[in-house]
Amino acid sequence: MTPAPSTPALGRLLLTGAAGALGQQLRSRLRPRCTLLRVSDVAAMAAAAPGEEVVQAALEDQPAIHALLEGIDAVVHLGGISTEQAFEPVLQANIIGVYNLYEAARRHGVKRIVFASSNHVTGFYRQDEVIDATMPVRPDGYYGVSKAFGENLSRFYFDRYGIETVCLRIGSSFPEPKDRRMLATWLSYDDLERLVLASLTAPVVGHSIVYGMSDNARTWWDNTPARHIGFRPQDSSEPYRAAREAAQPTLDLQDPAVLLQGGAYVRMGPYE
Ligand code: NAI
Ligand code: 15L
Repeated sequence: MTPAPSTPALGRLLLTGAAGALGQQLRSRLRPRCTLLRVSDVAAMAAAAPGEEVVQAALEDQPAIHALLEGIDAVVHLGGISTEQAFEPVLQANIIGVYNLYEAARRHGVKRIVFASSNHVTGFYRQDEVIDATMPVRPDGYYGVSKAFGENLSRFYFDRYGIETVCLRIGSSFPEPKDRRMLATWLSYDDLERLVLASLTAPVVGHSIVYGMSDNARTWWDNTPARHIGFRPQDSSEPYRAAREAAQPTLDLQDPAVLLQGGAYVRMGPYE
């Protein structure tokens, strides 16, 4: 997207989940903007480029996460379980893990965190409703519940300790929308970068929640409450509409996955 500025503006940034799909995208895009980019994941990552540090760590490993935050100004927290699963792995990575991250941030004086939440925090709303981030959560599984926990935990750390957080309720961030549902939920990688940069650089964010979507023609989310972030998406799913609708010409209106915003997540589980 926009060329990197000549002077790094982001300071010493930690990017978790750096081995993942979005982490790999953001790593190369954020690096030129940072004084230092520390990248971390439980999985192996590419070797450190100039200006980078690479630290392999599990989010549930409290001493490792406390060490990881040392000397850091701001965090982009993408690490963790990224789909619906049984409770135990979600508990370790997304609930204990996000607690470890915020406690370490508090101890090390980190000023701001961008937290990758998910649209699955509100997956049980219907697709014929337009909601905003002030409405009650309706998680569609353990994964959505864990992201709602992260949103609440970050609100507590702001109210109690003044650590600012922008929670990104990311829709579907992929190279292109894969199906009809993603025509509403798609977030292009360039718009993801715009969203993360806006979240890191807006002068005051307090505790904010914003839906992460491109400028899609039909959507279920109203981002008016987060306009102060200054996120202006520039892509749209519309060029993909004809192909995605042709691939799925009929919709089963008895299927909860068709009616509800969370799609197939709303009918996953139970796990035993
Ligand atoms: P991903 O699954 O590709 O990446 C997540 C990374 O977290 C992986 O590299 C994984 O190794 C790491 N991880 C998992 N458990 C860990 C643990 N216990 N300790 C340390 N690292 C651990 O997911 P993706 O698509 O890159 O998503 C990034 C973040 O954005 C996730 O938090 C996900 O929930 C969120 N998100 C992504 C969406 C998307 O459309 N890609 C939509 C909504 C939310
Ligand atoms: C998510 O939260 C997941 O991380 C991603 O893999 C997709 O399933 C996305 O939601 C979605 O709702 O399309």
